[in-house]
Amino acid sequence: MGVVNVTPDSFSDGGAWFTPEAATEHGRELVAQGADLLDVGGESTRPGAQRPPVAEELRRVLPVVQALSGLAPVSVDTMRSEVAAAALDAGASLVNDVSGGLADPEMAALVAERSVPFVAMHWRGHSTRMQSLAHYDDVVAEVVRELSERVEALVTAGVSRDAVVLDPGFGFAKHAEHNWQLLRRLDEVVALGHRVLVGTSRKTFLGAVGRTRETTRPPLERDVATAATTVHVARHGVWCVRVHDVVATVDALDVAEALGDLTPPGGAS
Ligand code: PMM
Repeated sequence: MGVVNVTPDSFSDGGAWFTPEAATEHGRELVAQGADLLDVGGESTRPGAQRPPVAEELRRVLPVVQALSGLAPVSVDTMRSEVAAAALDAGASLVNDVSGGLADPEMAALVAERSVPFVAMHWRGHSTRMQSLAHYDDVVAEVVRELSERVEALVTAGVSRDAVVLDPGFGFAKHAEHNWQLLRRLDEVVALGHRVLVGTSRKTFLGAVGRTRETTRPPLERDVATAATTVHVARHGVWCVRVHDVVATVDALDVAEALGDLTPPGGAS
């Protein structure tokens, strides 16, 4: 899944593709590089980010979804049912909600009604306060429990169990060590029996990788570390990785595949 952020303020590429034309061109490029799916989002979720008004989020994502959905399957990265509905009408085929349906009580009913796949990410609160919620005794056990509760709530609201894709939510109410624990024990998330999506791409915890460095690497220098995590998660049966650098991802996965290291796509479902 290639990331198309139509935002002025995303942590890794904010502003780079903010016009519909630039975002659409970027999406085209990601498909040419091998992306199977494009994730179009109009709200930055970096720690501390303020939410855009609904009308502004719609204005950002709709033309891009429309332009790209003829080219590849498109998911809309939104926590708002109104935006999800309009994006589905414009050609999107999947909803990616970093709040797993918690931010908008109407989201589950919409996904149920439209019968589309739904990425439910582990989430504890909006970006303005999420890092203050990063308290765990056992992060993996708690993420697994909270994701399971989400699945049950979604199913109760009418969403098909098979439609739910789970995401442990790297960097969302997580400190670096929580992210590493989740990577080490990813099998416990995969064991829930759902398709799993992972989004480690360029996240802050990967900025500390590199033993000779004393300072954190900036986001654009985290793609090699991201590719290393991609190989790891693919070997553990993950269905999809959400990445900024598709070229590095495809190369890394090709190597893993040539080595016979990967479970078949969708192996967890
Ligand atoms: N991360 C970001 C945005 N959307 N969606 C899912 N499912 N999983 C993630 O980890 C995730 C996401 C934040 O990253 P960005 O600012 O690069 O888009």
